[in-house]
Amino acid sequence: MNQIAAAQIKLRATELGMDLCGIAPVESFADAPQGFHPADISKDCKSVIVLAARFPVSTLSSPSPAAYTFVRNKVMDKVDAATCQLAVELELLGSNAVPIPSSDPYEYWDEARRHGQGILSLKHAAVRAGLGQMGKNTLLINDRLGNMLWLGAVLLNQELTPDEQAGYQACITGCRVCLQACPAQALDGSTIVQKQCRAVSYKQTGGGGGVYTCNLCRRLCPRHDGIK
Ligand code: B12
Ligand code: SF4
Ligand code: SF4
Repeated sequence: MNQIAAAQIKLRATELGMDLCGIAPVESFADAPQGFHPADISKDCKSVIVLAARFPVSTLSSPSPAAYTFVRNKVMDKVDAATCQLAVELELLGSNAVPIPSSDPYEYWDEARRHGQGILSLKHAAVRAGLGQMGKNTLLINDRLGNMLWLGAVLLNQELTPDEQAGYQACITGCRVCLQACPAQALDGSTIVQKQCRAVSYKQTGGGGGVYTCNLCRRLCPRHDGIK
């Protein structure tokens, strides 16, 4: 197998339209729950490459959920295309590279609690790859780009130079804006009751599509566009 440099991967991520790319060593997932560890997805995984692309922040100012939903769907496709393409290219260099779906599909689903779990939690992966820290809204906050990010990842069977985890604090000391604003009272500062969030944050429209009807914990966060 050819030796691939972290810098080469980061350059390629930029070419693929990504705004951030960080690398986490698989050892940093030692505290991941059983069944949701990178090695449960790719047994020889040595590095987790985490990519992120920004959402246009302007969509938050629109009273219509359609613009935000449109952007969410397009940025999701862009990140998924980038992780798949990166995996193809890493494979051509002789590696085993497994892209992680950035949203659907996932396998774990508890109908009673309406609680799903990605095959790998991308916000936990992003923290370990140095892309930021999680706020009380449970979202990843990056110092430059805030929480307006869509995340993706590729699991690689090769050691790469890892990034240091971010040293900054995600939340403003004493801030509870997201907890107080959540119309579903789904947030407690460290976890989310998915059933309550799901009940208000997504609806099918009569026309057949779907719209994301709530993003207040993201929109109202004073750090949604970065740590000023
Ligand atoms: C299911 C899901 C949801 C659920 C649950 C959200 C959540 N906070 O977990 C619902 C439907 C509520 C949801 C809503 C939204 N989502 Co969502 N969602 C996902 C998805 C597909 C899986 C997340 C997941 O697995 N959660 C369950 C786990 C983490 O929590 P848990 O079961 O309670 O597990 C506990 C333990 O098991 C442990 N754990 C689990 N894994 C690991 C791993 C390690 C290493 C460790 C230490 C611990 C650990 O930690 C948990 C807390 O104790 C991810 C994509 C992905 N694959 O990550 C996107 C994702 C989290 N969503 C995202 C977004 C943008 C949203 C919305 C803003 C959409 C909107 N309405 O506009 C809202 C925000 C609501 C909120 N405040 O979280 C983004 C977040 C980006 C960011 N900046 O952080 C993601 C990462 C999608 C992406 N690819 O970018 N989402
Ligand atoms: S998206 Fe809305 S309902 Fe869901 S946690 Fe955030 S504020 Fe609450
Ligand atoms: S609104 Fe305040 S408490 Fe919530 S994530 Fe943002 S800074 Fe943290």
